[in-house]
Amino acid sequence: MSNWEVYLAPYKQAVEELKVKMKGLREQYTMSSKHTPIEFVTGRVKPIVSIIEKVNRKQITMDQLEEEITDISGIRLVCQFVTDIDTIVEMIHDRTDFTVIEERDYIKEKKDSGYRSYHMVIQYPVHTIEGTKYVFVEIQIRTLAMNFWATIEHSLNYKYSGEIPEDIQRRLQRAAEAAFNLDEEMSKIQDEVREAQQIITRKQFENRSNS
Ligand code: 0O2
Ligand code: 0O2
Repeated sequence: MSNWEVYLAPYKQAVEELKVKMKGLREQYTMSSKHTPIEFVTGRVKPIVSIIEKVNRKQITMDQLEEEITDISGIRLVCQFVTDIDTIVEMIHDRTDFTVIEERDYIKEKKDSGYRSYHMVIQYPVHTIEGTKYVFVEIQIRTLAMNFWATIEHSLNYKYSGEIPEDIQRRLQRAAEAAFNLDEEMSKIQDEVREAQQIITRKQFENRSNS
């Protein structure tokens, strides 16, 4: 690849545009004093070294990169409750500014590592000076508890270059179950929590309007 910066530009633009759009949704929920299914939004373009590592691992050529690697652009939507994930998935399906290509439900079927998350791959149009370029974007949707676990496990995987010692792996499995149980418990009191949060948001909004 002679010029990564040029190659990755549309991927970067897709991430930036989607972050604005998703944060906009969050803002709309907040202004209407409704419970927002989106707690926060992050996004990134995969680092070049990770792209090359994935190309080698999948044994594909650079020409196949665009079609075969669907997470060069990535957006993460983190929510409070598991039911928020369904709301977000439905919202994403209803949108007309991009097309859903693929879905993987690692919540119903967790990965062997203990990883839980809902993945969607979309085809997103980026308007360039040469016309419309369609890029794949991976959207990961998960709860705060799932995100906590995945972040910790990701760091340990990095530290041990993917070969996490067995005792730590066992602890991670237990931690994944604890995160799952936390989500279950929170689901049981979600109406209470939502009501309390709505009262707080309304109060903050009133205070802002009066000042
Ligand atoms: P706000 O109002 O604080 O939510 P950029 O600076 O645009 O290139 P980005 O994606 O905005 O990059 O920043 P980043 O570092 O990826 O983080 C995205 C947003 O997620 C930031 O908010 C962080 O504050 C927020 N965030 C990260 N971790 C957590 C968390 O554990 N809980 C909560 N509630 N938010 C978190 P913003 O976008 O600056 O705005
Ligand atoms: P990063 O650093 O997050 O960008 P694969 O071929 O196995 O790499 P595939 O089929 O392209 O993966 O997609 P998959 O498995 O649906 O999703 C890959 C991404 O999901 C990973 O990106 C992680 O972000 C996340 N993920 C998947 N499994 C795990 C896991 O066991 N633990 C954690 N912490 N995250 C996971 P990358 O490529 O690892 O990179």
